[in-house]
Formats: sequence, structure tokens, C-alpha cells
Amino acid sequence: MMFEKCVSTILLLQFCCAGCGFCGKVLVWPYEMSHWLNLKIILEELLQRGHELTILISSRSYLFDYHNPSAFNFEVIFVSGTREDAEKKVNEFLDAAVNIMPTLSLWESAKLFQNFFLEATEQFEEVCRKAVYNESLMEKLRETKYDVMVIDPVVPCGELVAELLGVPFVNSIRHSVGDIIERYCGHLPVPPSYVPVSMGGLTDRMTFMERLKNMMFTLFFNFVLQQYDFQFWDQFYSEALGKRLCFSWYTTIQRPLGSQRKASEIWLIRTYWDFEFPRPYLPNFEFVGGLHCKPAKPLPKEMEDFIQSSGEDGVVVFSLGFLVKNLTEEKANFIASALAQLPQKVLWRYKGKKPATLGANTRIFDWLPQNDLLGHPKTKAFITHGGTNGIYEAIYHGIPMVGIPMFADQPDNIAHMKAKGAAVEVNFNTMTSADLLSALRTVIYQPSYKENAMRLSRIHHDQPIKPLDRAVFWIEFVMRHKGAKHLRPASHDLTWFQYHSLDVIGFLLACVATVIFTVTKCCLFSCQKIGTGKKKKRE
Ligand SMILES: *[C@@H]1O[C@H](CO)[C@@H](O)[C@H](O)[C@H]1NC(C)=O
Ligand SMILES: CC(=O)N[C@H]1CO[C@H](CO)[C@@H](O)[C@@H]1O
Repeated sequence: MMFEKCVSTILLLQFCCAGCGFCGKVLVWPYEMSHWLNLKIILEELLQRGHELTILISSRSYLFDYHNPSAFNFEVIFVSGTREDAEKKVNEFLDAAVNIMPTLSLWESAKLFQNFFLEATEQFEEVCRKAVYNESLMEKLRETKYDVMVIDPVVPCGELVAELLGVPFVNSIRHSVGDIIERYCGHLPVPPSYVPVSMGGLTDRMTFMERLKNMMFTLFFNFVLQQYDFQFWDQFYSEALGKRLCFSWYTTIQRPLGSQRKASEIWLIRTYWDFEFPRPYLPNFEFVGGLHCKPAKPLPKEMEDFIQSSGEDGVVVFSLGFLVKNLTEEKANFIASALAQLPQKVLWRYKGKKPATLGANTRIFDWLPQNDLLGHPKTKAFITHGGTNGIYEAIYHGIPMVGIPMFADQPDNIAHMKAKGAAVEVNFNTMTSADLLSALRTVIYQPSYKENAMRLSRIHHDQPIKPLDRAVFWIEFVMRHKGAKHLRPASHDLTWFQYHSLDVIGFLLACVATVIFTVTKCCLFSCQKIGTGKKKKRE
């Protein structure tokens, strides 16, 4: 039996390799948390199609259990510090995200977010140094002759490794702070008049004041509030490569005329037009949001019975994702008391102490099969912190949302869903029981919310090619063709002043100035001539 299984698996693999024409080698530079959950889906699909995958991770990484056997190969970069340290750091961050950031203004909260990244520079640097300066590791990777690298650019260094190995790469990203990486390394156009800059919490229809705000945010993200220490990384990249590589505005300014720059071949963006506002983009940007979504599977019996007991009223699903642990007791209590007043049954993913005000209609779980619950016909609403993965599951199944955003892309995500009429936002910091209750009643009992969520769901499902297939297609395309050079805009070979046509505008202004000057001079001269001519005649 076992033997037969093995043989059929091998046959299947061969069939697939024949089917896709080609079995490639893929090197992955991932990031943790929700990023990994999304990337993993693509990698598992690649694995199924017979490609060989190697994942580069640091020994401090706490999400990957590289000791256990897995279909992925792990190449571990050994660094100081333990997984527990890393986990502690992330918990501190999550604590700040839940208990501090919501009390701050958008600006201050972004600043705090930035500080965490800047503080992490040292750790990112150690991982990078131990990877690129370990000759035996680099030689091993070089000898394997990878066909493509898949990179999550939220942590620097992936593109440096790709450049050193001479391997084309594909970026997978939701967005960077202020779209810096997409704008400067991908040349994604972001016109501030109608494209809200990431982490500004704005929509595509802006009043004058909002457009002003959008412009200010863009400038701040360019020059003040940056996710990385760009100068540091530019220096690091230059030392490792002997030349500059795209990393930032800073590199953009410093780049000598005519020098080539390596850039991502394809950008896989974790959103789609059900979620995004219509905006300009480039042909090497693929919007593959929701690629992790699947039809719902049957639920565990106990959970199903609980849901069925809700009768006509249905159920509400409540999860703050990775932030489940860190609510204060007071907050948990008034959330519970709001939930207790609903006629619906509530499934709440929560790990803290059981709140005293917990109603009979609410059950607490350590973990929820979120996608299966959102796909259940009795589910009426989803209370979410607004992570992209969760939002996409709700879009996929057409469930209206109550958003309690905290940090990173969450306020933006909820702003998008609000603008599309599929969500109500509740401010985590100032909310009362009554606010949460009224938001829930609105999305459950005002039919427009359900209708809009269903409309987004129909847009999501009505695509010529499924997002996961598109993501895999483009990665395989880059493998087959050693890149996607035909999609690369020539803007990558321009300097910033050529890109903005400042040289041409300057030239035209100079021409106009010369003409105006000449005409004025001529006029003055001829006026004088006529004047003196008349004078002469009179005499
Ligand atoms: C360099 O990489 C090799 C192979 O991955 C590993 O065995 C070795 O420990 C690394 N050396 C250092 C100094 O990290
Ligand atoms: C309620 C709770 O779990 N609080 C924790 C939040 O995070 C900080 C930092 O990791 C912990 O010290 C708290 O115990």
C-alpha cells in the first residue's frame, strides 16, 4: 500500500513536471507572522507542482520549526539570541500594538511602528551579514543554481542575496510603509491626488484637506518617517556588492547617470480590485489578494452544534488574529458585555482570562477555523482587527465586518472596506460597549452591508484566473524565461530628475524665458526706434 502510494506520488510529480514543462529550484526569503501564512500557500502550490524549495531562515525565527521534517528544505542562518528572545520582542510589539498604539494619533502610532523596525536593524543586519559573508553558505547556494528567488521585502537583504547569486527574484508584499519600496524600487506610480498613500487611512475620494494630508503623508514617508535606516542599508549593500542597489529614495538620488539597477521582476501584491481603489499600476505588478481563501470545510461537531443552536439569529465570529493575547481585563469585560446583549451566538478567539461579564451566548476559543466559520451559512458578521488575510476571507465568503484596527495596514484595510460599504469601524481606544453593540447591529440588520459584502465577493470570484494560479504562473514564468524583462519599464534606467522630466521642463522653461526676453527686448528696442523716429520727424 505504502509502496503503491509512493509510486503514484512519484508518477504524479513526474506528470506535473511534464505538465508544467519544467521543474525548477526556488529559494525563499520569508518573513514571519501573517506574511508567512500567505506566502506559505504559494510555496505549497509550487511544491505540489514539483519544484524544489529552499527556505532561508535565521535560527532566531520562531514560526518555522525547522527541526521537524517538512517538505521544504530549510537553510538555517545561525545567529546569536534564541527563538524565545525573538518571541519576547514580538510580544512586546503586539502589546504596544494593542495597548499603546490605539491611544496615539496616526502619526505617533506610525512613529512607534517605525521605532520597532529601526530597533530591529541590528538583528536584521546580523542575519544578513551571517548570510552574505558566509562564503561556504553562498557557495552552496550558488552551486544549487536556483531559478528564482521569492522574497518578502519587509526585511531587507533578500534582494542582496539574489543579486549576489545572480538569480532573478519575485517580491511578495501587501505594502511597505508609505509605499516606499514599491515606489522607489518598483516605480509604482502613486499620484497623491487620488491614490491614498499606505498607512494614511484615507480613501480614493478625498476633499482638499484630505489631499493635503495625503501629500503631507507622502512627503513625511519620503523624508522623515522611514521604515528602515536607508543610509545604513545602502552602505551595507554597497560594501557587499561593490555597487549600489535599489533600496531607497537615497539611492535614487545618489545613483550615477546611466547605471543599471536590478529590480524585482514581478511584484505579487496581496490585494485585488475587490479591495483596492482603481489606480495606475505597471505590467509587472500582479494583484493576487485572497489567494489563500478556500471554500469552507465542515466544522468540528461541538462547534457546529453550538452554531446550529443559534437558530434564525445566526452567529458572529470574533478574532483579533495575532493580537488575541493582549487585551486588558477591563477591555475584555466591556467587549464581553456588548457581545452578551446580542441575540446571535458569538465565537470569540481569545486567550486571556475569561471575562466576568461573558454572556451565555458567547464562547471563547483558543483558536478558530476562521475560514470555515466565515463560510458557514449562519455567519452574520465578523469582528476583526483588519488584517489582510482575515479581510480577504470575509470578502471571499461575503460577510460584513466590524473593524477594530490597531496598526500597520489595519486602519487602511478597514478604511477600504468602510468606503466600499462592507464594514463599520470602531475605535479600539475610545469604544464603549454601546459603540461595539451599535456597530454590530448596523452590519447585521442594515441590508446594505450584507449586499455590499456579497458584491465584493462576486467581484472576487469572477476572475479569469484564480489569484493563486496567477501568482504561481508568474513565478514559473520568471523561472522559464530567467526574468520578465519585457515588463520592465525603462524608468529604471532614468535618474530621478529625468523620471519627473525636470530636465525637459527646465529646458522648455529656459526656451520660453529666452523667447519672452528676446521679444521684450525687441519690443523695447523698436518702441525706442519709433519714438526717436517720431521725434526726428517732428523736428
Ligand atoms: C556558514 O554556513 C555553513 C553552511 O550553511 C554553516 O555550516 C556554518 O556554520 C556557517 N558559518 C558561520 C560562521 O556561520
Ligand atoms: C494580558 C496579557 O497577556 N498581557 C501581556 C501583554 O504582553 C506583555 C509583554 O509581552 C506581557 O508582559 C503581558 O503579560
